[in-house]
Amino acid sequence: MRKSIFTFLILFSCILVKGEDGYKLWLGYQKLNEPVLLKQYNQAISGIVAKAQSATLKIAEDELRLALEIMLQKKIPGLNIPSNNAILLGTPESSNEIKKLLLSGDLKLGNEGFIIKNHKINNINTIIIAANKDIGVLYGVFAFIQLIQTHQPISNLSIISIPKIKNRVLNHWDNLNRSVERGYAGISIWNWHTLPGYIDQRYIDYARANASIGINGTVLTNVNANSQVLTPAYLIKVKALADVFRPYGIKVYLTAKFSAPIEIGGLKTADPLNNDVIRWWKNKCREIYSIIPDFGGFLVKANSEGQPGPQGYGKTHADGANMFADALQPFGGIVMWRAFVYDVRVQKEEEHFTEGSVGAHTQTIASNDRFKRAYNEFKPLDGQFKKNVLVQVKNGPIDFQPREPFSPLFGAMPKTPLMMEFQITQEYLGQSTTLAYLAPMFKECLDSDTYSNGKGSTVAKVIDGTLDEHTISGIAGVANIGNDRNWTGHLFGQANWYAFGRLAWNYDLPAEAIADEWIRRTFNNNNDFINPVKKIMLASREAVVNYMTPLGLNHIMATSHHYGPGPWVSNAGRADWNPVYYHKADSVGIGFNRTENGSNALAQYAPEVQQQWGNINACDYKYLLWFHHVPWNQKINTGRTLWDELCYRYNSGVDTVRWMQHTWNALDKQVDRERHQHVKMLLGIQEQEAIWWRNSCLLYFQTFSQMPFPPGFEKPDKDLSYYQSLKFPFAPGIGGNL
Ligand code: GCV
Repeated sequence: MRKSIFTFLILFSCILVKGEDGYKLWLGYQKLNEPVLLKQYNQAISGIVAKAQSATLKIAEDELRLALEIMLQKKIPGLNIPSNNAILLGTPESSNEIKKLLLSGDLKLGNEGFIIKNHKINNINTIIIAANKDIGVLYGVFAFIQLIQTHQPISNLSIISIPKIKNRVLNHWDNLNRSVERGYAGISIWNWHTLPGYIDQRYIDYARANASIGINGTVLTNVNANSQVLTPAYLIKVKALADVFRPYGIKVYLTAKFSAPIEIGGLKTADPLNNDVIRWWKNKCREIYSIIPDFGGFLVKANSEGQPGPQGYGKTHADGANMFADALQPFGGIVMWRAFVYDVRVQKEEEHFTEGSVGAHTQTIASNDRFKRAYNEFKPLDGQFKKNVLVQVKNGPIDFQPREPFSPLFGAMPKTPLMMEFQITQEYLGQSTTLAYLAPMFKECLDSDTYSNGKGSTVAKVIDGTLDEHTISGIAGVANIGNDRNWTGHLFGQANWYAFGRLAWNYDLPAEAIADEWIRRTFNNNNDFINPVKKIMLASREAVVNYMTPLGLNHIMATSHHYGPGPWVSNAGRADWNPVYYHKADSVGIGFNRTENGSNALAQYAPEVQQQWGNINACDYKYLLWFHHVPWNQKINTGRTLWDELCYRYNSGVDTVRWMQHTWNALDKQVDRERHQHVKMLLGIQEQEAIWWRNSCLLYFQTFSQMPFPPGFEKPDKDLSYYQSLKFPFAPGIGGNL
């Protein structure tokens, strides 16, 4: 007896101290505490009718039951025929009622869309969650669960939802040794060593989380690929993951190292026009599809940062991509060919580049500005890619900076489907000690007008294929997922994974609405909590821009690991790996002149865009130093001199972080202690990092401006040499091809 009381006490105290550790993401269903709402939902939902014949429909039914039973605190019976207030799930194949409903309208749901509707069947009230295909039903179920999680009415439903983009893919930069390049949430979730025998519950939870936000593909391996993943020993491991993900509608993709025919195939060349090489890849694809019949295809990084590629054989990106395209085409696979290129091979020419001074080959691709590289290499190839190739373009011209103008390639290659590449992991945005909600950044790019086909030719319309009538479309997000208990290191990193999925499905969703639903699903529906947290999220990315890279500064992070400031770095291996290359501070001013009398990168944009950013006096201050070298004492359109504005922005970034801290700290009663403490401690680190950024950058830039800090400015407590002496040799997230 005493023993059992003791056990009970231990268990009870465990329950008391155990908070939420973030593992459940936005799917930690909670009992509904509002009596009125509970009553309404209970009246409206009596049971589920689902003739689940497939694994996907079974998952849909189970998920719905799980969610409803927890939230509504009652048993949800399975019903054979629709009775009053039943939820009817299925496809035309699984249900005649659904067949009739879907045939009755011109719904165009496609393979993934769904409808959720209050519908009378023989005078009986039902809620129908229907789709043409099973996966659409699963998406519909998650959307319905979201309605209840966010306390929406369900009495007058008529929701039709169809994804705007076809391939919605996570890119894992995960290495075979489980390190993650630019990963800040532990090691890789793929345990290659124990696969295929051991199926970690995380694989299933990963698939479930992705399906809940509509992600339908995953590239398992780093773009700085190791070709071993294409060997039979690894392909059976890949198959094990593909089998787990399939019922959740997720296809598996791999990165293909261009030199694989040499490394694992015993050939002497990887020339894309060589018959042996062509045959090797065709056989490799046949082998992969015999193991994984719905394999998605390849993601390729070629001729970039030392990776091999077709240019090594005097061939073009199109030659390389098309070789893969031909090998994948019979099986329905696609090639995602990256446009993030700056080949080390042409480094020498670039460093000594003046227009017209180099040979015919490098003439087309080398440039005096890294900004221009992707465009220079890819624009001339427009129209040369096979039908199953997508060219995957980073959102901006350089490399995932806290703020970049949209890449000039968007809108410049109408004959080629361009795929967006966003970075969800925060390589350049403070990594996992920083709260930065990225939906506003993703939206800023998607909503940008390229003017390629007149006003309204937004980047979103370029990538969804509507502008240029492409039949395939895609969007990729470099994942921020690792094996940390809460998946993303920083709890608010989950919001970025979530926002990527939601925007990939529907880029019209406002960043604020996505934050709202994420907070409700992850924490609670209490407005006193939601409103301040939403304000924190919506201010967070701009705060990072301000205390790291205001006014259009970029790439001034310390080199290699990119953790912390390093605007003074000038000794990296290539000119364009150095922050000094990007900010160009001197005694006159700061910023990169990309106008006609500078590198003229602006000429890569449509005339309307050139006009928008080309005039130093009219250019939005957010992009000013991206395009202009501005004198320190020049009055800019915010009304201050450039130097004062720089000081003001850096300072306001720090102030915003302090405000975020205070706001969060005051919410300790509204959220469990574990998650509150987690965020509180990280915000403490973020404040220190923001001060570090502000002080070190301003002290450094002051050596050029020679101007005083404005009155009232919080004086740096250390000198520049202290900041320059800081080293972080073991900062996380480095390493490729492992
Ligand atoms: C995977 C940047 C990153 C690299 C990354 C590369 C890329 O340069 O720092 O870690 O490599 O982009 O996107 O290929």
